[in-house]
Amino acid sequence: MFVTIGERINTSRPAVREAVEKRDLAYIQDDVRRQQAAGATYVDVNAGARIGHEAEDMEWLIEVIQPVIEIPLCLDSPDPAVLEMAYGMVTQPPMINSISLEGERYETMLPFLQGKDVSVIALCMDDTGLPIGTDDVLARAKKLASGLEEAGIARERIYVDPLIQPISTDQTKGLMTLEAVRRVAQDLPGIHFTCGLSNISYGLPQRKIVNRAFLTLLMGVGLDGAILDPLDNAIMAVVKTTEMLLGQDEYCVGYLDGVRAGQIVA
Ligand code: THG
Repeated sequence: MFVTIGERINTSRPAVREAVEKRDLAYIQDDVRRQQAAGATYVDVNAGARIGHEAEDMEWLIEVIQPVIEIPLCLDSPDPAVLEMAYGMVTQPPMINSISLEGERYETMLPFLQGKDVSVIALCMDDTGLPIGTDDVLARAKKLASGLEEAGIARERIYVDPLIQPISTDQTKGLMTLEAVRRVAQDLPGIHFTCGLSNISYGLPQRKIVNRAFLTLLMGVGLDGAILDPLDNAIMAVVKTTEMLLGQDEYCVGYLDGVRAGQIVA
């Protein structure tokens, strides 16, 4: 089943930033209830945008979100200390977003994750920066997977993020990621994926069209998850429809249910 990580609770979004500043719990709780109702598998929580306030904002967000939804959280921070604090607050196994091959982050995160009951996003980033080609993504995914598996994280709980880069800056970035996902899926059977889908359309107009088309292509080569806005009906319809077309929806039940619920409309 496709894993949808709802991206909306992110203080880089002006409305969320304002709600967090005002400690407006009703706004946040209403938003996450809607993400859950729309079919999100996890709710991503990212409190990184108010510099100097990340730990306290994260703590407050988890406190107000957790009691009103049944789905687990995806704890989103580059700071291992924030992730550790957040992990200490959750009442069901979270997704940890994320570990990467960046020196200090890797060295701190790996022992922290050791033997824990968590799913983990493995970001294909290292100290040299973003991957520049398909071989880079593959090599980094393999290194991360072997390190995590040695630390006791089962392959089925690892979500490789190939780091989608804007097509507007380099027309080869779409193909690079498609080829990388295909090869990671082939070389690491059983592994999962996630991605910041909207990165592909950065700098272009009508971004949602670009995001939807790319998601279909990515699912065709094995991508089975994404960080996206579950309240965007059209992208959720693309997920369900593409699952059906790829033979992952027996008797088209998921698709038909989506239509009946009014979630899939042309
Ligand atoms: N990989 C991983 N984690 C991630 C990212 C990733 N976490 C953060 C980010 N990237 C994914 N989350 C968001 C959250 C909000 C928005 C985009 C990505 C967002 N985007 C609007 C847009 O794209 O136009 C801007 C504001 C809006 O419309 O609300 O909001 O890559 N592992």
